Parts: sequence; C-alpha cells; structure tokens
Amino acid sequence: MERFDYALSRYKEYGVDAQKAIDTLKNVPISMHCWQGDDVCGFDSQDSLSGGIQTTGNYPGKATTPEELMADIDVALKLIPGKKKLNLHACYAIFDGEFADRDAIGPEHFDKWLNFAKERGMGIDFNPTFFSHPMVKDNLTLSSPDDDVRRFWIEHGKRCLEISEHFAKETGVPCVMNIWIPDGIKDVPADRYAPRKRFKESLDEILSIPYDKSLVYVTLESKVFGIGLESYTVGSAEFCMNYVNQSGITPLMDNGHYHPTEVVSDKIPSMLLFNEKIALHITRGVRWDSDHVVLFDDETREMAQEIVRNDALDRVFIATDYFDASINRISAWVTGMRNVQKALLFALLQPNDTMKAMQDSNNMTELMVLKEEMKTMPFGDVWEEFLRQDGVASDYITPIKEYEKKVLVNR
Ligand code: RNT
Ligand code: ZN
Repeated sequence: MERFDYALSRYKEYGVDAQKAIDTLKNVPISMHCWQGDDVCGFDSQDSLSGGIQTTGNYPGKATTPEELMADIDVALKLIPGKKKLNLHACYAIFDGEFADRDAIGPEHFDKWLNFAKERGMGIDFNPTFFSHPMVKDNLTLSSPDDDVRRFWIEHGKRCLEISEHFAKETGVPCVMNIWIPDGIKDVPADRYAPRKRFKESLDEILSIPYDKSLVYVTLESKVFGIGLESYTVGSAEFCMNYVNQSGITPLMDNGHYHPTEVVSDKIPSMLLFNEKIALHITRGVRWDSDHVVLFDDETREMAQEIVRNDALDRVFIATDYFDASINRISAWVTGMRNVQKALLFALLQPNDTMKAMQDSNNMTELMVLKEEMKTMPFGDVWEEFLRQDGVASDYITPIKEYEKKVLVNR
C-alpha cells in the first residue's frame, strides 16, 4: 500500500491519476485465444495443423480433450486480472453425438463452451477455421478455383455467422467473428488477380446472409506470407483494407502479419481515422514466425499507447493470438495476456496531453527527455496494485508449476 501511495504521488507530479488508470484498465476486455492450450489442434479433425502456421516444441501437458482445455483455460483465467473474453475457433466444436463437418456445424456444437463462458461471465469471440481440413485444396479455400471447395467454405462461413450471433445473444456481449484464410502460393504465381476476385465473391456471399450487425462484428485479417506460402497470399493487406472499406466490416491487424520493419502501432491511428471500430491480434513476430508469446516490449507498449492516447479503448477489439508449444502453455497464456494489460496500463500512465503539446510546439528535446523519464517511474507498483485490487496474486509461476506437477505431466 505504501509503495502505491508513493507511486500515486510520483505520477501526480506529471498530472497522471494512477488510480484512474487502474479503474479504466479493469473494464477493458481482452479476448484470450483458446488455441494456445492445444497447439491449434481443435477437436473436429485428425488433420495436422495446416494453413502456413506452425507450433514448434513438445512441452508436456498439451490439452487433448475439451475437458482438459477448459480446465487449463480456467487455471489461466484465475491468474489473469481484469476483464476477459473467450476467443474460440470453429475447430473447437464439441461433438457429443453425431459428428458434423465444418459446413454443417451449428450453435449446438458449442453449448459446452457457451455454458463455460456464461458461468464465468465472459463474452465469446469466434473464428471460422479455414485450415487443418481435407477440403483445403492446394492450400486454397475461399479463393479456390474448385467450385465444390469454395462452396464448402462459404457454407462454413455462413454457419459461423449464425453461431456468432447465437453467442452474442446468449452472453449479451457482442461477438467479434474474425475471418482469416491461409490461401496462398509457395512460389511465384501466374495469376494474382483471379484468386482475389474469387475470395471477394466468396466473402460477399458469406456476408449476404442476414445477421444483426450490432451483435456480430465481422472482421477480416490480412497476412503477408505463410510458411510454405511465401510468394503470395490472397488476403493481403491491400485486399483486406479495400474489402473492409467497401463492405463496411471491421479490419483486423495481426502485428505478426507485416513486413518485419512495418509496425502496427503506426497503422492504428490511420485505421481509426477511417473505421468506426478496428480489431487487433496481439502477438510477437520473430523472423519467420508470427506467433511468439507477447512480451512487455517496445512495440506492444507503442500499440497500447496508440489506442489509449487516441481515446480509442472502446473502438478497438483487443485479442491475443500466439502459440508456443515449447514452454508451459498456461504460463504462455498468462504471460501474454498480462503483458497486453501491462502495456495498456503503462499507456494509461503517460502524461499524454503534455506530450502531445510538446510535439505541437516542436519541443522535441523535452519530449524525448519526458518519455525516457516515464520509463523509470514506479510503474511496477501500480501494476502490483492493479493485481491486488483485482484479487489476483502477482506470482503466477508457482501455481502453474504446481498444476503442471499435479495434472499436466500425467497426461
Ligand atoms: C494466422 C492468423 C490467425 C491464426 C488463428 C489461429 O497467421 O494469425 O489469426 O493465428 O486464426
Ligand atoms: Zn492472427
């Protein structure tokens, strides 16, 4: 308590109210991706992970049943402060009786997830799964030249819209339904236009079914390349930005999906200027991989600052998206989720108005000094206080290691 009092007074010197920052952060929902717990396997197919994404590592304890995954998510949720949402993929459908393929799934296959979320007071976000399935033909889905393939995946998209709306109605929280297709080509294509045209038409068809736009926010996620799809991706940044603009859906930027020197932090204000809402997949790209665990690093902080200083916390859907199979998967969840929240708290603790005024009056020397000063403020004490007020212990590795010993290693 004493340390927080000191932090309060230090931040006050800069005109920042640290308790207000904590109060704001408490109400910012972060959508936690279910797929960190089982290396993006899901329950509906024996196919191995495809789509140009890959998990590497073989840490013991991977969840292989819905019960295990839910139990693991529960352990993670208890160690993550603040407001959470559950982010599900269609491949996590649970079949108690008869199996239904992706073009035939319905809300009933997600009853257990819905109850799980409801019991914990969480909303649900949803993702059609356009990978790890025999109907992915030559690495193509919605952009395939094969009519049957395209029709199968269009139907999948429609089914998912219906499921998303059901989630929103049942939980009372709007559902973000994110469309990402892996479609791409390994080597230099002969036709870049036609697959994109087909993708466009497929999307039009999916979105032609009626759905309540205040309940379901459909987002579209772009990507620069996938593993084995290095030369061409159908859903490029330009494709997605234009499609979103024309159709009135919401753009989703995954910060692992751009050229290595491009930063999503710089894209956020431009996208906010032209879109009512935007969505983010927060991850950490490392060389060829777009999906390392989120750290409290410069770019994560910078993205958070672009959200906070543009007063856009209620305009940005924030979700995590990464998968690491080489470390304890629950720890990976907690570390990444906490780091997103830390970055937001750090952003909320900056004297943003003072800094903006310095920029506008071209006091760049003072601005640099102030920014550097803020880095060594007693931020950790405010973070600890946030945890304390939320009733979450600061130490999460001890309970996770205990769970690992008791449960995970015996799987
Ligand atoms: C892949 C995309 C996509 C996936 C999830 C599993 O590069 O980021 O969002 O990670 O759909
Ligand atoms: Zn993503």
